[in-house]
Amino acid sequence: MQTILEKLNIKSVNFGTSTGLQAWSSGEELLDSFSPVDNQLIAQVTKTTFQDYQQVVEKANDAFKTWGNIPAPRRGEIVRQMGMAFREYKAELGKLVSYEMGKSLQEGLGEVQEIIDICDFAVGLSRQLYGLTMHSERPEHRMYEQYHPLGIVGIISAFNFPVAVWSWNAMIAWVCGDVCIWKPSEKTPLTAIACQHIITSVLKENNIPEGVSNIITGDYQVGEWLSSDTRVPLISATGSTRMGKIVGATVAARMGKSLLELGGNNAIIITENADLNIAIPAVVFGAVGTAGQRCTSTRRLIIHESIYESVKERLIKAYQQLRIGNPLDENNHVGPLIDSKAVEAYNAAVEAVHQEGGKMLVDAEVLLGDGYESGCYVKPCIAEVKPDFRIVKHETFAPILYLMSYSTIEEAIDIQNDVPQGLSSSIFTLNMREAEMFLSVNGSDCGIANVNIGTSGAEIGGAFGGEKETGGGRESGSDAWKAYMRRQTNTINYGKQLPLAQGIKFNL
Ligand code: UN1
Repeated sequence: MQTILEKLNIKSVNFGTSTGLQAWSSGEELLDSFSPVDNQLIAQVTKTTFQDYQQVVEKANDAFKTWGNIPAPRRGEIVRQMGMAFREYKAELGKLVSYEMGKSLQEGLGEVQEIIDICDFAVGLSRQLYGLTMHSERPEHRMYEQYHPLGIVGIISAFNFPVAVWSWNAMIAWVCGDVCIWKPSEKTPLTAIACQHIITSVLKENNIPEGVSNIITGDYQVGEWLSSDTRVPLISATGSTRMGKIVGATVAARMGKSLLELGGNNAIIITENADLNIAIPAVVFGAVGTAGQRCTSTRRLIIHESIYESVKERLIKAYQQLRIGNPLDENNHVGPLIDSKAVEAYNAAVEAVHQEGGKMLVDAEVLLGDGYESGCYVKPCIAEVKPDFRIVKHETFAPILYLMSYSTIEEAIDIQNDVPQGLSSSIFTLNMREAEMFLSVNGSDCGIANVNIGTSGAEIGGAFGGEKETGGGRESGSDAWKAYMRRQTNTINYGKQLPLAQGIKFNL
């Protein structure tokens, strides 16, 4: 781990003035970052005090005066350089993500790749922040819409994607002309600091004020300062539905804008017309990838009754092949959960399955002993349940897969939709009618609906987010950029008369 810290000139991970970054961390209180891989204390980060926070906002506001006035394509050029810098650090940063968060090295690298991809997207976007023009109903009038930056964008991100989800927000916000204040998860502050170093060096090289990119660290209290601050027009928050409800209400109370990307409870429907050779690996990756800690993880499997037994057998066999262990070792498929609280939640969910009358098909187990000293490694498990079990409607951030069967496609879609969350969903079928029905107005009610691919692993080019308790926000690609700007409708009269709209006459 030393290499990336040295390479990024992070002399001390006690993130105060000694790092050469902004001197905003005057506090004494430290935030500990333990790796779930081996329980090592890998960083102690100074918590942001309220006074520090005020300074950060002032600094960001000042930076906005410069940044918001730089032409968007020029901002895009700076984001392009950021993308180049992340290419340079991909190997180290990917490893650090894997070590601090516990996801597999491949997934850690994949996360950095998402940063690079969104940089590329944002560069193109910087020349395409289009507004519409419309024909005025009045003669000698011109009418159009234009987009202006909002100002400060607050980004609250979660531990499970410690860097990628921040970048979906930050890179888009930056080309739009906003400045960002990022509150990373208190469980993964070190990767965030590494990103901040990379960004700061690019800003410096371009003589751009550092206040364009800011980090504040701490627990929910820090998030609350941000959410209730009228100087922060947009809060983009990723995390649990519980957190999102608090953030959403706080931001709404001050008439701010929020963009929420919260819990999922994602299902895959496997119909009798599915190609099981692609369905089975998709299910396994979706359910055990990132140890079931993606908001897009596959949690529910809705299987046609005619193939239920064979799918079950194949899955049990596949789960026997899984190697659980140090995620930095590329031979392993599954790393640890983030911390002991997550292990408790895994145990509690399995207990609830038993209490509601479900049956474990692949047993749950907390792994201990050699290589598992952190106590955060758990076995991915499979439970046979009924769709109406309470636990099945709840998102547990762990590798627990719920199996249930159905007889008609309408019933399968009802089961898929009958949960409070609405992020991602998939159907495996080679039957065109089934696929189109799943994508129709009567089909999946989720923000993401896939055919013959799993629920996770979305590309950055599409708008990412979901409905219902998932919060309704859309981040990343497509026209998600519009959330980071304010729209202004302009009407210009270049004539000598003052005709009124709607045919109204007002004679003086
Ligand atoms: C998340 O878990 O918050 O689609 C984001 C995926 C990733 C992003 C997940 N690209 O699985």
